[in-house]
Amino acid sequence: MTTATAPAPTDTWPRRNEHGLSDQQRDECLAAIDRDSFVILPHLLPQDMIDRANAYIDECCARFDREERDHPRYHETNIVEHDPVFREFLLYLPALQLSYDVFGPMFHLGQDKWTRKFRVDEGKDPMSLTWHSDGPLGFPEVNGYAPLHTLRFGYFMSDTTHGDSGTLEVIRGSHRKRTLHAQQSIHWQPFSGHRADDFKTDHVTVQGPAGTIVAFHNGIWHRAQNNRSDIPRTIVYFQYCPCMLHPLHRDVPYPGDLSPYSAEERWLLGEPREPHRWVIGTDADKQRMRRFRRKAEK
Ligand SMILES: O=C(O)CCC(=O)C(=O)O
Repeated sequence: MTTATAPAPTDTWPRRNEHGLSDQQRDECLAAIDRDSFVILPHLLPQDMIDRANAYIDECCARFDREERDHPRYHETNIVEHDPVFREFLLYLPALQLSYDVFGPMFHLGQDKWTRKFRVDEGKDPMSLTWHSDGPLGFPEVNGYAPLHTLRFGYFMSDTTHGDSGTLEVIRGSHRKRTLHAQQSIHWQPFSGHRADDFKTDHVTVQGPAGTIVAFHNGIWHRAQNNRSDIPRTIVYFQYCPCMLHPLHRDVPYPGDLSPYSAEERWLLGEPREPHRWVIGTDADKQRMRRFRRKAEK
């Protein structure tokens, strides 16, 4: 087993959330995802975003504590609306640049959630995640492996450089291996179980300080085990996917009032529109994410 560690922070952030990737960094990230199924981004998240997200999560956990004592793991989905800091995650520039690179202009938010795991000494955390991939459920493999249909960003809100933190573990390059939980041919068949050696090679424990950002392909085999350390392990996930795919937890079209949100946010949150505009899109639709295209295209 190896570990992948985050680079030392090299960047200053002139404007919150506006420090993007260069075209060369975008190429390097895409090449790493294509080769390894994941990449650790060259930037760390700004400290003030980490602090504000953790302050919100602290407050939630304190409230949940009163309701469900001794629960080792807490989480919330659909968090963009819960605190202004999560709107900054939604529009985090490097994530949207890479999503544009992968999907073009017609993508939206597929998942937004945070999870915090506390120490578990005995027994098993019932929500501990065993090896799985994020699909594609019900899609055939293409040329023997899973096509990329979601790009997921994991923002480390706590340090995971120590052992037993319950951090993310992955199988490097597994999007090019037999797809987990997806059909193997045009004839759908139920998943028939793992091979004994599926998880023995290319096993990487993703470690890093708070602020580390990992991006990964839906086809990656991954898991997160119990936290056996005293440092609560907290992660925020934002995932993006083509507009024609339904988000994991959210209602789309958006059922509420989108007027407080910008044009970009409304698009990512699933602004109501005619059915064909979820799949094909008009010229005006394709402008919504244009800010995230490469310099060379501008
Ligand atoms: O906690 C983690 O980092 C892993 C989460 C995960 O595997 C999932 O949400 O599918």
